[in-house]
Amino acid sequence: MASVLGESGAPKRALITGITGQDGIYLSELLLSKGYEVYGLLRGQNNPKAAMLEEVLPSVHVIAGDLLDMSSLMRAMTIAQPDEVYNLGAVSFVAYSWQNARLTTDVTAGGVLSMLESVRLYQEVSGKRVRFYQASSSEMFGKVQHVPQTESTLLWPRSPYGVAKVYGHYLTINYRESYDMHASSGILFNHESPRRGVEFVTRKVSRAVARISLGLQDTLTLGNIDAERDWGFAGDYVEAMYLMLQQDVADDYVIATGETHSISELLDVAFATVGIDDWKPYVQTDTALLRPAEVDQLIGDATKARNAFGWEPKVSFKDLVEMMVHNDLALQSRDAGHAAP
Ligand code: NAP
Ligand code: G4F
Repeated sequence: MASVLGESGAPKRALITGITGQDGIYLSELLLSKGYEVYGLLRGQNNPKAAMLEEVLPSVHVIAGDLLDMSSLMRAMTIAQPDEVYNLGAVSFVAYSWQNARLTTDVTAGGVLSMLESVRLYQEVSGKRVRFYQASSSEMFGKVQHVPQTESTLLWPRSPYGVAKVYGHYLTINYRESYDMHASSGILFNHESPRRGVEFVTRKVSRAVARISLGLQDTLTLGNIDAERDWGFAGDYVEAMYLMLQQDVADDYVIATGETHSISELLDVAFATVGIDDWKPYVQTDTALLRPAEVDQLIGDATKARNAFGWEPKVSFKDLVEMMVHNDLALQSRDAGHAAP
């Protein structure tokens, strides 16, 4: 069992970038429940998510900073004095990464360099050893070269986002090998939750299904509904991030369920949750939502993580989709001013 005490004998301290995102919130809750002191990087002079953070995670220490500004990251390291750093901050929406390729590269790739350098310099000055987690992605596999994908599958990214993640992934390995840093990469497959941003397909579907069932919306417009993803629950996946940093030796791990489902199957389960068996009358497709290059199918093999630290997903695909639809039914009913069905 990992100790919650750091080198000094005081409670461990964690610094999280991307604290306002889906994973940042779940990870903060997990670490706080274990007795950590959690510090979170918040960007912008008037970030609209600051109020949500204060409400959901009042005990998190917020530090102003941006992955585009290395001086702010060095400042954050000095304030947080962390035992563990989780680099979750990124431009993370794949479709957006073609429209904003430079920004995606600067934040999602360049931000990893700035964060790793900040950790390295902080270690040199403080003499403290810091463990680093990099949020790598199954998008790196892109045009998949092997099924299922493992830690040794050749990377073939298909978007500016995927390419940026490959840079961050290899740089993390490089810092581990060059500077003997305890730097690990989690190659996480898609993970979802009621906290997922509405731009991602699972939440777009769960929200629309709730609204259609409540009579608040008529149709749902999607892009490629044949694409297949290995979808798990975000709450399970942040456990894996934590466990990776508790290992004596840093390494890279695939985190996945080992099952893949199409968007059509997602629609089957989501609409069935509200008693609609045939979703075709409600769903249309628009070629404007197709991507310049698609990742057709992802399916991961998490055997290495299971063998190393016993990680396994707990929430099934069906339970995950039902959880998201029920949550959106409650939110939409509340906003529309009537009781949830
Ligand atoms: P998310 O909900 O989109 O959150 C992204 C976070 O990054 C937000 O807190 C955002 O802050 C922050 N951010 C964006 N630009 C920043 C900048 N310039 N400086 C500092 N922070 C910045 O993403 P997520 O789903 O939680 O994913 C967490 C990480 O895992 C990301 O790196 C993502 O690429 C990676 N990942 C996710 C999945 C998945 O399926 N969810 C799978 C594999 C890898 P604001 O709120 O201020 O915008
Ligand atoms: O939900 P998505 O936008 O997620 P995507 O592209 O797989 O990326 C997510 O998972 C990655 C891990 O593999 C993360 F690294 C990344 O940060 C992000 O969290 O799209 C899933 C699939 C795609 O094939 C897309 O073309 O759904 C298809 N899709 C079909 N119609 C749609 C839509 N996606 C979105 N967002 N919106 C649609 O209307």
